[in-house]
Amino acid sequence: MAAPEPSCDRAGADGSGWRLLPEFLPRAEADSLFERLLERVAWCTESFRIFGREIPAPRLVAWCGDRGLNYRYAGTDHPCSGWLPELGPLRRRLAETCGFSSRLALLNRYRSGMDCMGWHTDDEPGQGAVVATLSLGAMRRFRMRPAARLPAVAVELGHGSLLLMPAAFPHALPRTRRPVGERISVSFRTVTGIPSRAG
Ligand SMILES: O=C(O)CCC(=O)C(=O)O
Repeated sequence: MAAPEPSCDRAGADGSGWRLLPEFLPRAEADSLFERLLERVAWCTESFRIFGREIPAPRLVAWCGDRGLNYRYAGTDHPCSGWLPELGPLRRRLAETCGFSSRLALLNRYRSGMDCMGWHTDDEPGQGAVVATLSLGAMRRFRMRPAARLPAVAVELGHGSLLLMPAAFPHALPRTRRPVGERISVSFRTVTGIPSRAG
């Protein structure tokens, strides 16, 4: 029997605008996508300049999206030359089940518990109101702050889960000393209004 389609009404689990769909991708599909992304993506390390020093980010990254789109964040250009074929079906599924039409996906690969992402928001200029993040591989704890004066919310992001979250929420994926395997996140962005590079 086919699994029921997830409902993507974007109503927040606590009324603040976020929603977690723990089994968005069936297990077998999530396994195969994880393996293919590990093998086929040209992962790279980005560096950030802090107090005049180049500091490598503690994770590997990749991105893809509509040809000609240039997504700039953290002071770095991310020109797109098309979509990874592995993400095509997922992108269509997001559009069909959630009405979420993405123009770009940012991929993060966390090789161990020492790889992480610091606190930030995703509301760069041109970014749509919501980001949709698929998690693959090891479960990791994600933290977000839906309201400035309330404590951060911790959510365990498991293999095949989808998190829909307002782009303006501060969020982080902290380091952990627990032994954990690799994890990949694929963060789909609508990025309306960003000019194309190549016209
Ligand atoms: O890996 C994650 O779940 C977090 C990714 C993230 O914060 C981002 O892409 O902005």
